[in-house]
Amino acid sequence: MTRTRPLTDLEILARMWLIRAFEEKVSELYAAGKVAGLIHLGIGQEGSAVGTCAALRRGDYAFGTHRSHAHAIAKGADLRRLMAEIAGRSTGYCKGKGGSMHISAPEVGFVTATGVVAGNIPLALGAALTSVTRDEDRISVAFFGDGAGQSGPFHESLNIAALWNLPVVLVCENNGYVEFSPLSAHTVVERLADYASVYSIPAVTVDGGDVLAVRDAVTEAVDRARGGGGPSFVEVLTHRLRGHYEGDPARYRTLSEREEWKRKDPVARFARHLAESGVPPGSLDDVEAAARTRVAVTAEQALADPPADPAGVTGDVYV
Ligand SMILES: Cc1ncc(C[n+]2csc(CCOP(=O)(O)OP(=O)(O)O)c2C)c(N)n1
Ligand SMILES: [Mg+2]
Repeated sequence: MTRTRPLTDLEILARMWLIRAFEEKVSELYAAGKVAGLIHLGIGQEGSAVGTCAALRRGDYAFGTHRSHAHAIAKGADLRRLMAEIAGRSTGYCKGKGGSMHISAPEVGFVTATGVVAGNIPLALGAALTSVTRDEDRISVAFFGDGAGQSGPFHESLNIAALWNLPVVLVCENNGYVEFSPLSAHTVVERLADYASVYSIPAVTVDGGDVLAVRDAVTEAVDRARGGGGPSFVEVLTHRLRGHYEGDPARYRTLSEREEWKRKDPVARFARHLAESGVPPGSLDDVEAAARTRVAVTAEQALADPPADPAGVTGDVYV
C-alpha cells in the first residue's frame, strides 16, 4: 500500500475545525428539530480523532463508537453523506437507516461505528486478523471510551490481541465520564492504560488536548503494528464539552469543571500554538471560516435530499 503524505500543521487544524463546525451544525439542526434520534457529540475531543487518524493510511481500518462523527471525518468520510445519514436522508452512508450512531464510510476505511459500548473492539481485532491472513499490511484501530474498560469484550479483546500479536491500536478516549457519572463511580482504576500491562501490551497515556502528542503516540503504535510488533494501547485524556447526548442538561458537572475544560479546548489550543510559532492570525481565521462555510453548504445540500425510504427498511439486512 502506498504511503500517504503526512498532514501539515495547517491541514491538521483544518480537520479539527471541520469536525468542530460539523458537530456545532448538527447541534443546531437537532435543536431546530431537523435531526432526530440520539446524538452524542465529541466537541472537545477532536485532538484524539484527528491526532489518531493523522497517523493512519486511508486503507487502515477504524472502528468507532456512539460518539464517532469526529472519527469518521478525521478518517476522511464524505461530509455530505455523513450529514445526510445523521439527518435520515436516503443519500446517507446507510441510506439514512443508521443515523448518528451507526456511521460507516468503508471507502476510507471507517468500517463502522456502534452504539454497543466495547462492541467495536472485537470487530477491530477481526479486521486486524483479516489483514494478517490476507497479508494486506493494513492495521486496525478501535476507538472506545473509559466506560468500555469495565466490560467483558474489552478484556477478552486485550487478551486475544496480545496472544495472537494482532496489528491493532486500541485508542481509549478517557473523558472521565460514563454517561452521567464519573469514572470513579464505576471502577477504582483511574488510568485505563494500566489494564494493558497485565496483557503485556505496550501502553501510553497522552494529553488529548495536544493533537500532535496524540499523533506522535499513535504513530509509534502504528509503526509497531506494521512492523509485526503486535497491539498497542493509547489512552487519550480528554474532555467532552457537551452533555452525554444533545439535550442532556449535564447537571452532574460543576461550573468550574466546565470552565477548566473550555480552557483546554484542543482546537483553540492548537490554533494558539500555530500563532505562537509564527503562522499569521489571518490565515488561522481563514481555516475556521472555510470549515464553517463548507459545513453550511454541505448541510443545506444534505437536508434537501429525500428522506429514507420506509419501504427499504428490511433491505440490506443479512439473515
Ligand atoms: C453494552 C452497552 N451497555 C450500556 C450502554 C449504554 N451506554 C451508552 S453510552 C454509555 C457510556 C459510555 O461511556 P464511555 O465509554 O466512557 O464513552 P463516552 O460516552 O464517555 O464517550 C453507556 C453505558 C450501551 N450503549 N452498550
Ligand atoms: Mg467516557
